[in-house]
Amino acid sequence: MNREWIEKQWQGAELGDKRLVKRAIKIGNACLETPGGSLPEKFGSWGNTKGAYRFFNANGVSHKALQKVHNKNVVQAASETQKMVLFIQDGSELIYNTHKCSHGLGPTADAFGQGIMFHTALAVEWTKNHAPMVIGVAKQTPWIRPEYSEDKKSKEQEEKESQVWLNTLKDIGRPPSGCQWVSVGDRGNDIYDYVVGAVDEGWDLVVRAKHDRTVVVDDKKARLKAWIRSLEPKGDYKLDLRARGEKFSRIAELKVCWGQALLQPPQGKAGKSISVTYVRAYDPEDEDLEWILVTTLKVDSVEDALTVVQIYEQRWIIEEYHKCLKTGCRIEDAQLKTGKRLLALLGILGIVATQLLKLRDLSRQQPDRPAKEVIEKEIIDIVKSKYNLKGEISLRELWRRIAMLGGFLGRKSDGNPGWQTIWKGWLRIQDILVGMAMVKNCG
Ligand SMILES: [Mn+2]
Repeated sequence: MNREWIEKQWQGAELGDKRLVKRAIKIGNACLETPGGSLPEKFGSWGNTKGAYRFFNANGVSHKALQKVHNKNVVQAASETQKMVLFIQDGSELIYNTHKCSHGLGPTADAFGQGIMFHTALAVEWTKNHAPMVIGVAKQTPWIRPEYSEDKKSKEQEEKESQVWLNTLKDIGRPPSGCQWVSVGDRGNDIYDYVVGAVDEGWDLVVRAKHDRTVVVDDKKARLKAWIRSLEPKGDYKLDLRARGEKFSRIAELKVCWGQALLQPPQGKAGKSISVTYVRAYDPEDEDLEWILVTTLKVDSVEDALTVVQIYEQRWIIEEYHKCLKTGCRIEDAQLKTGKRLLALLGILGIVATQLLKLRDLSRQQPDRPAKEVIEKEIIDIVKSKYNLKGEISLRELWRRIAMLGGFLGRKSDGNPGWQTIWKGWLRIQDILVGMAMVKNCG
């Protein structure tokens, strides 16, 4: 199942040479099988590792060329589903400070760092009150920052980088009619030009507000924060902070309110005003817990407002994605030395990481459903005989056991297994299946 998927992500990729496509598929498979291994561990032999190094160095091999087919597959899948699709955007960086003789890298957020900046739009299928399901990377843009000189302000660079949010949507294209596509972004996404541009491109959006802008409410100018904080709460909402991996292990009881306003161009800038809705979710007892969200989605009821809040809540998936790339695939440990090779590696691992997340998502869908309705009998049989289970088992039970094969302890206090243990357990099952098939063929 995994091999087939990998093949589809690079079949027909324009890398300039058919042998490079074969190599890309081989490398994709190796990365999927040993995501946490070093490059020589991933590729198994020195010959294969050298082959991979040559691959990353080849002329036609670039991040863009490596992700093009995948991006197309993802956008295609997003236009075919009946469900809402969230395009969760965020930026991050890969840091290669310890690479002594590397070249072709640039400054990172930490002025002394060097590395690669990148911005990703992750497409996620979502239905309210259900577990989300990652589709894949709709668009990923990496770039190397130029070295700053004293006289050249970094502000200019910042301005340029802020355009990546809108350019990402333009690259993905207009949402097809009948599709519910929503772009989701954090405070870094609170950009007037972005909101205007996204609406022009036919997108809906949910963005966390950062700036205390001037807005127009009922024909009167107002400060966003003073105005939205003056509104009466209209509903309640429970947020499980523990599930989001935050240090406060508690359930927060949030209040919700909302109001319509006209978003204005920033002071001194020409432009139109845009009608948007602001939704505020907050904990009256904890002033650190406040989300002010701006959205183009229709909000007429508490239900609608909670939908917006829940959409924003899905943003943690992209943090998980970054974690998957960095700690899961260990992309920052790669000894590839040059920016070109590291960018190409991101081209592959950026796609592989979505599969690790997808398996985890899968394990959280319909937990009470009998496993046999979804998963192959052979897999269920392996798990049942390993743990001496009798009778029918649910999907929840099956995935917990698979994660236990990967080192998950499965105590009550351990909560849901993370993607690392699920992935390890899943690979062990695949090994057993391959072993069984070999025995069968020998007999
Ligand atoms: Mn961010």
